[in-house]
Amino acid sequence: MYQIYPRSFKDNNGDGIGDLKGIIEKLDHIASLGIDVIWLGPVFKTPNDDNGYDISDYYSIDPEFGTMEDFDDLLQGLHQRGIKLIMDLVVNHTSDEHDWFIQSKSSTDSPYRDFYYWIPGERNNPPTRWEAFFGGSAWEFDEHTSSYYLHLFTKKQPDLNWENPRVRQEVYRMMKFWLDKGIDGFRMDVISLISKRLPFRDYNYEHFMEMVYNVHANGPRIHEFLQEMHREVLQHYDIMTVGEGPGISKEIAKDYIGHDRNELNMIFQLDLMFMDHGPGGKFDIQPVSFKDFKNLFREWDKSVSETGWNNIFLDNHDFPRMVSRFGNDHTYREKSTMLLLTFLMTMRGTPCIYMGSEIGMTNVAFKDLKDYRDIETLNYLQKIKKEGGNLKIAIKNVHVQGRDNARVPMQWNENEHAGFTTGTPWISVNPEYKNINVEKAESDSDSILHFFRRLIKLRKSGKFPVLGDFRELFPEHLNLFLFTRTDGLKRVFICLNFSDHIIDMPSIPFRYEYWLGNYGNMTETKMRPWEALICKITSG
Ligand code: ISL
Ligand code: CA
Repeated sequence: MYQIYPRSFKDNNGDGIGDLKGIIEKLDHIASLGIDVIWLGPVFKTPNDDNGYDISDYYSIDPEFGTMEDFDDLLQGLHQRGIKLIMDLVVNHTSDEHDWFIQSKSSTDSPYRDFYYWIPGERNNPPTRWEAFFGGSAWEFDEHTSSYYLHLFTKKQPDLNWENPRVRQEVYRMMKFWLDKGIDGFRMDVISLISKRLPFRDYNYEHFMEMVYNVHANGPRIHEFLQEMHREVLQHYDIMTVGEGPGISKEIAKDYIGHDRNELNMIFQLDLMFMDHGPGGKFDIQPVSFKDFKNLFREWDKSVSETGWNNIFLDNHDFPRMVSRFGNDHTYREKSTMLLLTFLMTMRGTPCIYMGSEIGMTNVAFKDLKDYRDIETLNYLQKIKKEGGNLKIAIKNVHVQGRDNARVPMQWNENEHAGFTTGTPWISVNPEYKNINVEKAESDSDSILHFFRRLIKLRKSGKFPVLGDFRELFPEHLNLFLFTRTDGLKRVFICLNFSDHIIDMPSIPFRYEYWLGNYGNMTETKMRPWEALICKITSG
C-alpha cells in the first residue's frame, strides 16, 4: 500500500495545491514502484478546516482537487496499471457546512436534528468538560436553539449520531456510490470513535489519551455497527478495508479484524505512533527505547496472528517522517531509510508506505511560524503563547512532532518548489529538496528508490514467505532486530541494525545466505551502521 496525501503530491494547474490531475501526471512513477494499492486521502468537497477531514459533500470532488471526471480518469489509470485504489471514509463527523448539519442546526424539529448530538443548555455551561482532540472544549454552543453539539475534533467537525439508523443508511448509501464506481475499498477514519458512551457524562481521567482509550474509543455498539456495515455493504464487494482510530489496543484488535468477525480486514496499529506521547499529549514528548519498539511489534504480532492479519506502517500524514523518528536523518539518512523500508516489507502484515519514503524524505524545521499550516500545530502554539509558556521549547516540539513534517510537498526534482508546483505552494517545501528528490534518486542506482523497488520485487517474487510466521531472535539485543519469517520451505532471516555503530553479529543457530541488503553484500560477523539484510535460511 502506498499513501498519497493529495494536497501535497503534485500540483497540475499551478494554484499551489496538489490535485487529481497531478496524481495522474505521476502515474508512471507510482506504477514503477511495484506497489499494489493506493490509499488516497480525502478529496471530497470540504471547507478545509482539517485538510479535507471535514467533508461538506461526500458525493463530489472538491474543486481544488479537480472534478469527478478527473477522479474517474485517475481510477481508470490506476486500474489499467493493475493498481487498486482505496479512499478515506470519514464518517465519525462531517463538516459543519454539510447540508445535514445546516438542516440539523436550523431547528429542533428538523428531520436532520438527530443526525448529530445536540444537548440543550446555557452558554458557558457545556454538558461535560470534555476536551477536543485539537484542543478546546468538545462542545460548541449554538445560540439559535440554545444547544450544544459534540465535536471530538475541531468545531467545524460535528460528530455524527450513529445511534440514528438513518445516519447509518446514509453512510452505507454513500459507500455503495463509490464502490459502484469501482474503488477497491476504504481506509476508515477514526472508526473506533463512532459509537459513543451514552449518556454523556464526566469521567475522572486526568490525561486526554486515557479518556480516548476508556471513553471515546470502542463504544458499546461499535461492533454491531461494523457488522451491520459489513452485512449491508462490504460483503457485497471484492474489496479491502483498513480501520483507523486511536484506542484500539492489541488485546481488542482481534475484535475488529478477526477472520470470523465480519468487520474489517486490517487496522492501523497506532500504539507505536502514540508511544512517545506524555500525559500532556503529543507535544509532551517522552523517550522511547529501541526495546519498547521491538516489544510493541512482537506483542502486536502475537496477539493479531492468532486470528487476523494486520497493517504495518511507520508514518503517515499525522506523524513525523519515519527516518527522522526511527532512523538517523543526518549521517545515515539513506541507509536508515532503507533499513526501515526493509522492516516494513518483511514484517508479518501488509506494509503501508507513505509518499516520499521511497526517497527518504525527512522532517522539516520551519524557522518562521508563518510557514505552519496544520490546525493542531497552530492551536498548540497559540495555547502556549496565551498561557505564557516557553515558546522556544514549543517550537522545538513542533519540529519533532508536528503533522506538517509529513505534509510538505513531495520532492520531485531540484527545480523551484521541488517541482511540485509552478505557482506558490500552499505550504513551503522542505529546503532539503535539492539533495532529496525523485529525479536525483532515479539517476543513482544505489539510491533508496532503486533499493525500494528491489525490495518490492523480492517480496512479490513468490519466493518470499509473505504469509509466514514471525519469530524473533535475541529479543533483548540493544541494537539489532533479528527475526525469521517461515512458511513451509520458504524461510528467511532478517537482520536489522538500528544503530550508528558496527555491531557484532551474535551466533545464529542455522545457516543462511545473502539475498538482499542495503550495503550490497554481507559480512559473516558484523552488522554495519543501519545495515539491513534479508537472507535465505539454507539449513538448520
Ligand atoms: O494525529 C493525531 C493527533 O496528533 C491523531 O490523534 C489523529 O487525530 C487520529 O489518529 C485521527 O486521525 C484522523 O482523523 C482526524 C484527522 O485530523 C487526521 O488527519 C486523520 O488521520 C480527524 O478526522
Ligand atoms: Ca492544483
